[in-house]
Amino acid sequence: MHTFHSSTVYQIYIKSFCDSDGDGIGDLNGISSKLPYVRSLGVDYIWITPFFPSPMNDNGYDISDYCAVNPMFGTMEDCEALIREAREQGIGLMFDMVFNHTSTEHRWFQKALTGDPEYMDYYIFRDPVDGHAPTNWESKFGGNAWEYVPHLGKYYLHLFDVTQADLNWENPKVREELKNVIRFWKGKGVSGFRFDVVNLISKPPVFEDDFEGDGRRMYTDGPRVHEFLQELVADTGIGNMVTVGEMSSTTLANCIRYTRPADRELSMAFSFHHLKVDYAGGDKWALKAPDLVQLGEIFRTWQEGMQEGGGWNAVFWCNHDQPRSVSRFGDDSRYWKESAKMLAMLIHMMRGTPYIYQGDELGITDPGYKSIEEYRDVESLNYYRILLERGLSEKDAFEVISRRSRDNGRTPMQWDGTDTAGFTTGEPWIGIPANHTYINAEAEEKDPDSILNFYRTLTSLRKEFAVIAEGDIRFLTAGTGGVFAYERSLNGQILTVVCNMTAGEVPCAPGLRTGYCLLSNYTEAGGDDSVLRPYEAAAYLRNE
Ligand code: TEU
Repeated sequence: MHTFHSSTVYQIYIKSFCDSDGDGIGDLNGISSKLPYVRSLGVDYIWITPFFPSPMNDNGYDISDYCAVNPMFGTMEDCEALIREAREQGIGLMFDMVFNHTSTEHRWFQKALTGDPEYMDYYIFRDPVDGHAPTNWESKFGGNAWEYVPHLGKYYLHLFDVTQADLNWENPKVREELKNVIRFWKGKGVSGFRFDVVNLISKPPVFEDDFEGDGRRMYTDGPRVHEFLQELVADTGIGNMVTVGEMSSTTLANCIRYTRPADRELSMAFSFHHLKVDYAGGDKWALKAPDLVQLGEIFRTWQEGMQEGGGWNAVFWCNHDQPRSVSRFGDDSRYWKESAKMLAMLIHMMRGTPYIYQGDELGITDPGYKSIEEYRDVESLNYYRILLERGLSEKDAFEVISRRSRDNGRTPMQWDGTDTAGFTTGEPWIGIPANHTYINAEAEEKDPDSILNFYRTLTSLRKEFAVIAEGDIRFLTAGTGGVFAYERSLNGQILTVVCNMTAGEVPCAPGLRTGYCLLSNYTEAGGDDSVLRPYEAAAYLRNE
């Protein structure tokens, strides 16, 4: 069995985790200072978002040097010390490899701009078509996905920000350069890698307009993506490390291939379909309440489907690109504690490797900013402008941003109730939610019934019970009436997990509460077992 089946990964968004030098920005030494805290969660790996040299237009996902440390976050010595100290704490580090694109400040792109044909072939330059962009594809951050370079008379492709130029993976020199990046960090002693939008690296042989969508169907899970991944893994010898691919807009069939051990690609994959059930018409920037039946079907499909195919899911609610789960899918006021715990149990007892995004273990909520000036994210600021151009009022456009912005997940970690939440001694780069006075690690350490201590229980149960780490999964109720229920089974042991994702009392089907109650998010027993209380979650263990 793979160790990552019983492991939990903690994701750190370095810029917002802990600032050690008072510049208002989190850094490597800040992470080192908090390793005992991270260890206390019972996690086995830390995924750290990029801290490499970058102009920071996309907060580090626009990399100008893959094998160095951005002075904003520290030095190479700080990085080497962190790797060493984490290993001493029994924690492996996973670094974030952004291989679909580089910053336009990367020396490779700067050389391409001189017209050097060797480096132009590191990227995707194309001639204008009928005097305009080669295709009508849209950037995921808004606008066209091509940028014209007048002195070259060509366009270059950028699926993300205009300062993030897509790499040409068809070029073996590019693939070798990126393998050397992996070899460099593997040599430093990291334990694994996260691969950013890695299912976008294989572009089609012919670029055509997309008259049915924004172009993503043309380049997502592209024709050579599996070949490229197998080559990368084989040539760098990382098959025995922990690797995870971020798979944007992917399919179950591809994720089985990305993660089935026999294919020798990755350990596991992030898919995002469950995080689009509150997108009206599939549009992130059109609000609607989460469709819980759709959510249930997606969970059932991906849990049972990956099991059947021999794949392995990374299971998660939140990351640095998503709003906070308790505000989005739970209740960040009246049933804050119950709903945060319910959301945690729902995914931590599923089949897959759970990821805890920094602060979710505290129940950190969306910040409730009051003006657009408080936002920092390039995607959010672009779409605020686009929504206004689409004719939304400032109030309506702001409402959309406040619910969908990636900054909702990027507020500083809340260590204590002091003015700057223990995150920095300086001015934080982004505002700290007012509720940090009671939602913080220091306060929750003292509360045996805190969300923090509930997460600790979940990570330890995954290590203690093989039925959680390895058991088969079968969904019993997939969101109907707001109820999610599934069974895990292994060697005659059965764990039944039942969750009410609503603020109301709902019926609990007979038989779900069978066996020993292993964990509940309510401290006292309810009066009526045939009813699930608001946001109630419980797990029952029995032998067949
Ligand atoms: O994210 C890919 C991506 O598409 C997300 O930005 C998210 O799905 C999108 O915002 C939905 O609207 C990865 C990184 O996680 C993200 O932080 C980077 O901005 C992006 O790639 C480009 O590197």
